[in-house]
Amino acid sequence: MNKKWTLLVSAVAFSAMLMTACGGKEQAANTNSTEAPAAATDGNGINIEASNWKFNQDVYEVKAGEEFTINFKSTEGFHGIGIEGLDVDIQKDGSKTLKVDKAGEYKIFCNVICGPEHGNMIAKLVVK
Ligand SMILES: [Cu+2]
Repeated sequence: MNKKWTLLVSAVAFSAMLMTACGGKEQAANTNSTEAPAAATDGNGINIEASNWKFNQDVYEVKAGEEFTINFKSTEGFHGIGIEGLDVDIQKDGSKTLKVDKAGEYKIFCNVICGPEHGNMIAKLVVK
């Protein structure tokens, strides 16, 4: 019950942020840079950051058959990621640990209708 309320309140707060942060205007550079960067790859993690309207890399690589963690963060605006064919669905910020046995290329896309260039928010997960 409580969790549902928290989710609802978060959703409303995020919507408000979305309207202010993703309204098409250029936002000032992120001044909140005191935060420590998310743990860099310890070999089994990838950090994906989304801003208006791109990801921080075009290609992310992981190893087939090994567990890895996706750390996702919206650094500007409100974005999310889904990965075609994989069970990944993160919005705003979050992590997901998974294992992909099948090598190949998987399309990463933004799963939040985030603004005019939403459709350009595409990257690739390469599983080797
Ligand atoms: Cu989007």
